[in-house]
Amino acid sequence: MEIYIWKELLDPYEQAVSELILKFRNIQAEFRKKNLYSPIEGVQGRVKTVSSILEKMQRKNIAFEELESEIEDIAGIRLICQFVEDIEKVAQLIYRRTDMKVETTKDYLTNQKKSGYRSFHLIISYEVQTISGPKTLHAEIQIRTMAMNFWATTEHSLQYKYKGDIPEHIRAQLSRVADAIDVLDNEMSQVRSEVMDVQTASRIEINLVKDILRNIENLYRMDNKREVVKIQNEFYRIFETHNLDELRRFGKQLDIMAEGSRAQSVDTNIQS
Ligand code: 0O2
Repeated sequence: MEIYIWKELLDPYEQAVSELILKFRNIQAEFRKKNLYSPIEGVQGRVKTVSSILEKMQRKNIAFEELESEIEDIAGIRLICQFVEDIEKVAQLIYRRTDMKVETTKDYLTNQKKSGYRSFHLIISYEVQTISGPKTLHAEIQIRTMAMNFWATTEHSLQYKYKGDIPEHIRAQLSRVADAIDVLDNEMSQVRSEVMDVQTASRIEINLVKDILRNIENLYRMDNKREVVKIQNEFYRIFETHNLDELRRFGKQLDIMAEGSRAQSVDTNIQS
């Protein structure tokens, strides 16, 4: 048997994880730029450690030649949602993409594991471009709420501590916590639309303030500086009131002023 070069095997998976993290963070950013609520709250990723791969190979009797086809979670992405309802929305976003193909789904939401584990898994095939050409590999995407993630992370640590053999009384405790988490997620769903509204309003304010300050800076470069300082002070006054409608009106007026100032500057440039 030849020596197994783990780095060569794992490098494309490292690349896939980096690319996928970036792509999911971009989805999150796109929602936020458009002042929309993002169903993705957090993105994490990891490449399975060699010891974890070896352990799985031994446990499932997988030969080295079958490693890449049989172990589908060498590349792993975890998408954290605020609410249970978001999980389906995130899954739909993935189904619609053309750069990742969903091969299998594992629904541990409807079919909660005996341990109490809840999550929604998608096994995708994903193509990375390497200097030796394209390579299609598997990646596992786990989609779960923050509360489910809290449970899974804690239980995973205990699995590690007890080497997979958690004492019965701790198992029973974990099972009770899993039930409580289910109740918590359902309770949270009741306030989902309210939370979404608040978060959307806050995002609108963040983007509005960014635009207003950009306009003020541009005006300051081009216009009567004393006037622009007055405008800035007016902005601070409105900002303190946290009145979104007033902030919107102010933003619109400033847009018109900035537009006028730009047109004037173009005119001046043409004439000179
Ligand atoms: P790690 O450290 O995340 O890589 P299996 O035979 O269960 O090991 P299988 O059949 O490939 O794995 O798929 P399954 O059961 O869907 O598990 C895939 C991953 O889901 C696991 O990877 C865990 O990350 C997570 N998972 C599944 N069941 C549980 C559970 O009961 N508790 C926790 N905390 N996580 C779970 P790995 O390889 O086990 O671990």
